[in-house]
Amino acid sequence: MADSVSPFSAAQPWWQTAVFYQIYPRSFADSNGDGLGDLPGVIAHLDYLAWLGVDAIWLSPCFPSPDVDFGYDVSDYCAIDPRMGSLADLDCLLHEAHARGMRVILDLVLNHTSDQHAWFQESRSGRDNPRRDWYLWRSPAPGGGPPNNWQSIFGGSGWTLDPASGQYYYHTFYRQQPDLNWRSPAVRAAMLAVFRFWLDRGVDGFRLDVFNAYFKHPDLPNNPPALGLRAYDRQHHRYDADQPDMIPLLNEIRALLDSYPERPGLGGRYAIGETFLPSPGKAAAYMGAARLHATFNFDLLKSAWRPRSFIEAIQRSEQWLKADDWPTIVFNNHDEPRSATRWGGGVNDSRLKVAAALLLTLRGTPYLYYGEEIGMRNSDPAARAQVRDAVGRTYWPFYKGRDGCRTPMQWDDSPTAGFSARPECAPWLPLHANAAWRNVAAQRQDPTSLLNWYRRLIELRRATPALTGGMFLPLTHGTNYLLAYLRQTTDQVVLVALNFSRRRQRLVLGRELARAGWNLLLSTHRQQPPALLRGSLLPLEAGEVLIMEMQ
Ligand code: TEU
Repeated sequence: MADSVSPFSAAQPWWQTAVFYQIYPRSFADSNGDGLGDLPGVIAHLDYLAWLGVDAIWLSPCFPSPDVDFGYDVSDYCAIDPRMGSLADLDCLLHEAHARGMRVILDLVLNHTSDQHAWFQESRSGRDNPRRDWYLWRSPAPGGGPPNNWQSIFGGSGWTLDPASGQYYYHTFYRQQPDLNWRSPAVRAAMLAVFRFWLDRGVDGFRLDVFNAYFKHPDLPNNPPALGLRAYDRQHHRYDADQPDMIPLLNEIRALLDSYPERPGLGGRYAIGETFLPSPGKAAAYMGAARLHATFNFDLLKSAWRPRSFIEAIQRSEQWLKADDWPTIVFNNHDEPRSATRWGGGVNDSRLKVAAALLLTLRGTPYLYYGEEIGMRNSDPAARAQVRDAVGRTYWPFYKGRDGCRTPMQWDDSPTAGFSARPECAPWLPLHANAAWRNVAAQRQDPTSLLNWYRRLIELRRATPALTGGMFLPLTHGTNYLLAYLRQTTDQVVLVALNFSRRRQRLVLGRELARAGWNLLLSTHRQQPPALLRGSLLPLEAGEVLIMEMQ
C-alpha cells in the first residue's frame, strides 16, 4: 500500500519530496474529553491527513512533562505522557500512519530536561551524587552571584542558585529546564540510548530541539556584549551555543540513524534540527551526509509580505547551501504567530493562497503547521491572567507568549469545534472565535476554500517532478508586486507566477519563455493559460497564482 501512494522518485530520498505536517498534540484532537489533545485523537484524524496529501508527521513532544514549557520540559524520554496516551497508542499511531504511507518523526528535546526529571532530582540532591555532572553546576563567582553573564532566553540570568548545595545550575530556557552537560560521557550514552529506544519502535526520525545549544564552552567564559533590546540579545552567544564539539556528535547521531536498514516503502531514518539562534550559514553548516539531513532556518517565516523579502531570504539561504544540501520551507510553527495573522490581511484568504503556493512550489521540503491549511488565525490571550505560556507573562503586554498559535484545531462548528470528544469540556486553550465558520468541515465542502487549495497544490507537487526536485531559477528580483520563478529539471520546466498585490500586474517574460507554449497546471483565477500581451507580457489578476508547464 505504501508504494502505491508514494510520490518519491528513485533519485530523491523520501524526506526531500515529502510534505511534512507538524502536530502540536495538546491542541490537535482530544479523544477522551479531558480538554487536552492526545495520540488517539491524532490516530482518528490520519485519514484527514492522508486526504490532504501529507507524507510525514512531526509530532511535537508527547512525553511526560510538568508542562512548564508544554512538553518542551521532558521528565521521561522513553514514555508517553499518560494524559496523551500510552506506548501502545504510539505503536498504533506508527502502524496506522505507515499503513497510509505516512512517516512519523518525534520531537527530541535533549538540550535540557525538566527539573522534575529523575536525573535532575538526583543531580541536585548533593554535590557528591554520581549524576551531579549530568548538569551544569558551578559555584558562585568570586565576589558572589552567578558564575558568568549568560542569560536565559526566557528572561533573567541563565543561572539559578540551589540553596541546599550553594551552587548554581545553568538553563538556557526556564529555570525548570536545566541544561544537560553533554560533555559527560554518561549523558551522551543515555541520549543515544533514547534515539535507539524510539528507532527500535519504528519511528521514522526526529526533530531535534535547539540541537546546536547542547555544548557550551568548557570554561564558561562571559559572552561579549552586543546591541539588542532584551538582555539576552545584548550579548553575542559565542560561548553558550555552537561549539565545535557538536560536529562529532552529529556524525555519531547520523551514523546511528544510518545503521538502521531502509524499510520497504518507508526508506531510511531522518533527522531535522531546529537551529537555535539561526542564520542561513549556521543552518547550512549543520547539514550534510554525515550531519543532519536538514535544519530549520526561519528567514522565510520572518519575511515581510513582499516578494523582495522572500527572494532575498531564498538567496541568503541558497548562497550557503552546498551542492547536496536540501532546504526546508516553513512558514509556521508552535513558537511563532500564525502566518494567517502576520500576512493574511483580513478575512479574505487570497494572500494565504499565494503563501500556500510559495510553500509548496519552492525548492525544499515544505512543513505545514496544523490549522495552517484552513487559515487559522492567531488568538492571543486577552488578559495577562489568561496566559498559559509563562514567557508571555514575563513580557506582557509587549509579547503575549505563544498561546495564540496553539489554540485547538478547528474541525467543525460544534461546541468545541470538534476538538474534544466531550462537547461541554473546556479545551486547555480557548478556541478561536472564528471556529464556528473557519473549520475543516466547512472548507472541505467548498471547492474554492483554502483547504481545497492546499490539497490541490500538494497533489500537483506530488505529480510534478520539477516541483519536487527541479532547480529554482528566479525570474523577478526586486519587484514589489510579483514573484515569479522557474522550477526546472532536464525534462520539465514549470513556471510559478504569484501576484502579491491587489491590482492586476504584468510579468515581463524573456524571449524564450514568451515564445514557448504553456499548459496550465493550476491557477486561482482561470481555466486556460492567459494570452500574452504585446507578445511577452504575462497578465496576472490581483492575488493570482499561476502555475504552468512548458510544452
Ligand atoms: O525553541 C527554541 C527557541 O529558539 C525559542 O526560544 C524561540 O526563540 C521562542 O519560542 C520564541 O518565543 C524551542 C522550542 O521550539 C520551543 O517551543 C521551546 O520552548 C524551546 O525550544 C525550549 O525547549
